[in-house]
Amino acid sequence: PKTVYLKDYTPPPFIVEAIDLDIDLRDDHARVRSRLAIRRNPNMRPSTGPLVLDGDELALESVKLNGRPLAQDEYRLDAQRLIIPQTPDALALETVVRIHPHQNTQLMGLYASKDGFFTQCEPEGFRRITFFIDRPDVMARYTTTIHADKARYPYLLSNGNLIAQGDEGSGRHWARWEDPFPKPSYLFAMVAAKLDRLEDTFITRSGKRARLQIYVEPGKLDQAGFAMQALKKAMKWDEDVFGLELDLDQYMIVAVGDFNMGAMENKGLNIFNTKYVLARPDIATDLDFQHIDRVVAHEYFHNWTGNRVTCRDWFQLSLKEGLTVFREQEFGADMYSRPVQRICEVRHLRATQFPEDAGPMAHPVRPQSYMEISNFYTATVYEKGAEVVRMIHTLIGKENFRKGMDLYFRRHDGQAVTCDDFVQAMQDASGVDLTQFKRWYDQAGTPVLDVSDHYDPTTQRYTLTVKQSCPPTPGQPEKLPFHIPLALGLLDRDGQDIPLWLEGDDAAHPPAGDGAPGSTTRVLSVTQPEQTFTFLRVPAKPVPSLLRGFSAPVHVRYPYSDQALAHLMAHDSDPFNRWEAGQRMATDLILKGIAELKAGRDLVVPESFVGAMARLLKGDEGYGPRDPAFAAEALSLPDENFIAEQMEVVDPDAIHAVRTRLARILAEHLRDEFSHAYRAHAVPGPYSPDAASAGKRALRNRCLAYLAETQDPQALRLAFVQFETADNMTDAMAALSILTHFDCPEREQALEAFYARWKDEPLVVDKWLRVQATSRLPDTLEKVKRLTEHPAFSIKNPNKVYSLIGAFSTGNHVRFHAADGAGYQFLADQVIILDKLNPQVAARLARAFDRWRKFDGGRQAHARAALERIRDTAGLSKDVAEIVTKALG
Ligand code: B3K
Ligand code: ZN
Repeated sequence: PKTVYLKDYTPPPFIVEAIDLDIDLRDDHARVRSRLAIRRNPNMRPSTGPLVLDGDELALESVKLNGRPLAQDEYRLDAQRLIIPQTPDALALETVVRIHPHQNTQLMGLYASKDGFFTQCEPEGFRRITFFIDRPDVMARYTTTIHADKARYPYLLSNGNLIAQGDEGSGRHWARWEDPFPKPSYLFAMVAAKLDRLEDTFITRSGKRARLQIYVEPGKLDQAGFAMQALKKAMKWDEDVFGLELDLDQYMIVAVGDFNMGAMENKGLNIFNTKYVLARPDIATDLDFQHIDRVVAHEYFHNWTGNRVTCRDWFQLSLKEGLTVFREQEFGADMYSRPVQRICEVRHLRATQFPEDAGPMAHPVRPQSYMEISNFYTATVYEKGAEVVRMIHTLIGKENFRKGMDLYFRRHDGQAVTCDDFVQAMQDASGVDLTQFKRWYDQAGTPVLDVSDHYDPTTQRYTLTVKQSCPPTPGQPEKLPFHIPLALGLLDRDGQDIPLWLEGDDAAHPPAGDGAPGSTTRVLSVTQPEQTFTFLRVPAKPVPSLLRGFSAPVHVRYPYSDQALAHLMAHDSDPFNRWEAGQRMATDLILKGIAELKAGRDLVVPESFVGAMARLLKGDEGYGPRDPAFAAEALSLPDENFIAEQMEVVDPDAIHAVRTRLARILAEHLRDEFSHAYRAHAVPGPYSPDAASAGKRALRNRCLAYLAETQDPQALRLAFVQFETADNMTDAMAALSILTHFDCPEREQALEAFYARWKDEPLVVDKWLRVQATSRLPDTLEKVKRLTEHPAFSIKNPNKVYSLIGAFSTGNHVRFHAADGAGYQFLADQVIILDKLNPQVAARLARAFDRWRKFDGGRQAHARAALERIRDTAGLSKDVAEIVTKALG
């Protein structure tokens, strides 16, 4: 496949001012007529080049220029383009094409699903609907007319406002929509379907009444209410926090079960995976509810960060995604517990983005090249992109950040811009120089901070030396130093924060961002390869609390003693770092245990660790905030994936054995405490997904999981009873996720009962597949293979694929990385099958091979063979080709 480079960007030679689309939906095809008002880009004059339109799988029926049909020799057509060599400077171009939505298994462009027709255009799907200049810096006004059978497709929807509709005989009807805002083609959407509709209204702060509508599969209105509340919360929040109001009279969300990713922010007509809309206490877990809140908010926030101001080109994807994830995170922090949200975000970043940054697909937040842009909807662009925005927020401070946002919209509303434009607005609004900071957009890899310290009791000076480095990544052997905001505090012997006075503090010119002189958390600007910071008036040697709140996406190395970690765990005023200290302790313990195991010795668990866990459970003073949600997180051991990343050569069996052993030792030592906490955190009354109740359930279910680790039949019985008696999916699923790991009669009984009860709820069936795919039992792969034949599974449905195959390959470290290579072979088989149907999803699955070089020679040989087999498959998509060639490269 051909590589596209950022450095080759040139503005479009032609622009489309308006598009009038007419889409006629028939039983086995659709006919799409489009009229484009085109003119040469005035900024590109003089220009004489041909007019080139993108098109993919379109059967061209006719093409007219200014009303005159073009003869065969007046245009050229290839598999991806329609080229018209001779055109006036302004023209009307009309094309008629035929497409086949029922055969569209890629789910890009216009496709058929159970209840009707849906679209997905980002990033390059619009060209699968009609010929167009399909790039985000071409922004046009859209008018869309849809024709379809009235009984089968009663709702005909598109972006903007409904301006006319009617019947047209033979049981058919039509509707015409007009979007008042010019938009890039990737934000186009249409739906023709039989659905149920939930309606509500929202009065914006300037007094405008907006109609809100959520469309779901017939019969599922009772599952749409939570998403509607989420939408209203998000609308209010964006007004309060960023002063941003809805700019439309009508805002629609449509849920569809066949969808490649989570959701899509099409202007005024969001299309969502059912997973992020439908919820009811008996079928959705606390986490599902939380995800709905966040995804609904995310797509809504895109209306300003993405739609009103969009991306110049796809290399700038993080301009909208990083910023919108950041906004979504802040919304989450305001709606739920801020520290717990932060912990989950960092856990997720480390589980997905850090390995990406250390593997063959490593790329900067603004990539410099791609073969297939769909492969770059990554953790780096999204999550690291959000961290980069967060660092700007930290460096310039909250007020300046808001000013920067205001300036960004003042300057760029209605434009397609770059990440540089965003940073420039932040710099101009704050007066903080962000020149060096911008390297975060262009250099890949996770920087490492090596920190050492020295305390001099005679002068009461405490000196920190910080060295930064960044490992090489593909195409980037050397890195320049980053501008890293390092938030930190110093704890005294009693666990109290020490006021921080830095040598060189200038009281007259305090830093713009967080942390003024004398405060107990300061943000150090690390900009050099090596730098020292001296703190004054430090009465005794402190324990440093480094990278508070995870102020930068970096690794911090500092030689903490167990004692120091226990001190931070008990006293740090920064809850994130209290959690972090526990995770560090557990990771060290497991890594040491792995070395011991290899030497034939059992794991030794120090009393300090068990004691800290016990105090967390009891919610002892100092171990606060007495927040059960926090305790649940702090009691969770680091994932096997995370531990693997900390090893030179990964030994998945040893990781699994030692981590499981540690859980068992803890469970045996603290059996009474876990039992007690399990009983103490029962949540009375009817289910509610609110943060406090969810936190109690999380802690309680964590306790249940530990109790099961004792393998005491009574504990497994307890899990089974919880499964059977739960009145909500959170508790039922927690119990099932425990039972799945143990070869006991309760396991089979529960799985069977669960399927029998829920086989008609696709989203619950997804949970059933996932819980089996992630079982630690040795025959899991065999079971997963059998499940691919089960009527509950369909390789054509992305949710099913992610729940079974995706969950096995990314969520079952020990079984996927089996020494005999069977897991790798299975994944290769599935990627090859799926690539013929849905290359985007196939490529995503193939990413599970990313880290294959970190394993031993035997596993590497199996992984290489699997990757080569995929690579050598005839007719491979460029999506999968890019992933496997980079993995092998
Ligand atoms: N912008 C979409 C992602 C589209 C991905 C297409 N492969 C969802 C989101 O980030 O909000
Ligand atoms: Zn997004």
